Amino acid sequence: MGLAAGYSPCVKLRLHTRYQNSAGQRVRIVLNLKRLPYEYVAIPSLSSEAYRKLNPQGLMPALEVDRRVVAQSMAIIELLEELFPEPSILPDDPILRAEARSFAQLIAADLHPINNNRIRRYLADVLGADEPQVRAWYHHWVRQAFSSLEAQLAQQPAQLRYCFGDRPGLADACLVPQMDNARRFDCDLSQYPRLLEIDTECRKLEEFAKAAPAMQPDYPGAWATVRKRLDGGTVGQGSANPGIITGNEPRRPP
Ligand SMILES: N[C@@H](CCC(=O)N[C@@H](CS)C(=O)NCC(=O)O)C(=O)O
Repeated sequence: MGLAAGYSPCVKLRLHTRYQNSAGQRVRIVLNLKRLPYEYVAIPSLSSEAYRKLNPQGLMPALEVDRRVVAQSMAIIELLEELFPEPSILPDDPILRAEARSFAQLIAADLHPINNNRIRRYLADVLGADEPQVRAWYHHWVRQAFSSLEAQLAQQPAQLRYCFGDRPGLADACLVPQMDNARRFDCDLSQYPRLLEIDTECRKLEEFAKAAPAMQPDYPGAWATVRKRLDGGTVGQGSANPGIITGNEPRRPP
């Protein structure tokens, strides 16, 4: 698959995101899996007027592709797959591909939208829910979603290293940030052994490790220490800033 007419073959990618932006983390993982260099543009404030001009919905992430802006993580990921089909983030088999998309959509379309920050803020600030109630809301929807995801994986005929294959892909890129979020909210994950196994496998990979919140340039903690522990690979080499990946030359889409 080639690049759509009118685009330069050396596409410049700028990702507008924030360290804790889990939808953005999905995109960062996919960019890393595809070995695509990109510029990390940290959004300092959600109410930033400048960002709203770029993405009127005001949610993160947004990807600038040769100065045009695409919002919505799943649309961005689809675009990356179309522009840079190799290595693919989808399984070869069409049914498995659909299953991987279905797994990813359960997270991106059903779970994440009802548990994210603006929903929790609305529950607390407008509807008057207290902290335990907001937490109960969060845990309830994680339980519902994660038990379905666990069951979906249990239906696979063979146990694979990652969600839908022996190489990580779309489903894994959606799962890992959601596991991070669930841990941040103290969800009990012990009932999801497959999700935990896959999460552990993914975290061993540099592509996932470098997309993690603590590795981003706007992370308020001492990311340099974390980076030191994980560094030594190829993604991001040459950059003092783990969010700005400069190690790979811009790739020409085939
Ligand atoms: N469906 C959107 C969701 C984007 C989204 O909700 N992003 C969150 C951060 S993960 C955000 O910008 N939240 C702002 C807020 O909650 O106020 C996508 O997949 O890109």
